[in-house]
Amino acid sequence: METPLEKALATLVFTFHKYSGKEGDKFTLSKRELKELVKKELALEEKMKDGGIDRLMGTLDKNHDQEIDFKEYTAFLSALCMTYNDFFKQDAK
Ligand SMILES: [Ca+2]
Ligand SMILES: [Ca+2]
Repeated sequence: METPLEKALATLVFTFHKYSGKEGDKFTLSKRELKELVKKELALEEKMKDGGIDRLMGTLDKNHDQEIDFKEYTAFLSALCMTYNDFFKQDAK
């Protein structure tokens, strides 16, 4: 049986591929694919101002190939995890 953490990991991987396969390279996220993922899976887009996705893309795209590969995606997720953890610590105070 899958533990909650295993299930969460599978979701992280599945979610990447759900969007990365839509156009161009099947194993990387284009800006459009990233935008859709952020919008549908994270509901972050409303909080982002104009050009937010460009800035996010610029931050995540470490090798500057205009695509987000899986490694860059995991860096994004770990940054999100840190943010959640910070919220958690704030709540605990
Ligand atoms: Ca793609
Ligand atoms: Ca890249």
